[in-house]
Amino acid sequence: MVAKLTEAERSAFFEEFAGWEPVDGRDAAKKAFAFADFNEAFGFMARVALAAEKADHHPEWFNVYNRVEITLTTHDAGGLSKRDASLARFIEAAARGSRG
Ligand code: HBI
Repeated sequence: MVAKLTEAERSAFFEEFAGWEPVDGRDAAKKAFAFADFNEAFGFMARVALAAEKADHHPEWFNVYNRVEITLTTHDAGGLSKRDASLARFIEAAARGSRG
């Protein structure tokens, strides 16, 4: 069983990952991404999906055309865990790649 982040680790999460915000009423983090078009957004989602499946840790997300809204939390832990930090790190790198 994976552990929830401590308060100090949770603060470090939101310091490390620019643009990620706490979700009201949940121990979770969210960020909205915007890409040039659907092709860029879906390419980004495909890269994240493959990494998520490999890690057996999956995002909650919503896509409309060029926008992708992502929420990260660890259901098995009941809140943010190190798995969310790893996935956020991958997502940030993938988003940078997709924007060129
Ligand atoms: N994804 N975000 C997230 N949180 C989980 O706890 C989780 C997951 N993907 C798969 C997974 N857990 C498995 O370990 C099983 O609980 C299905």
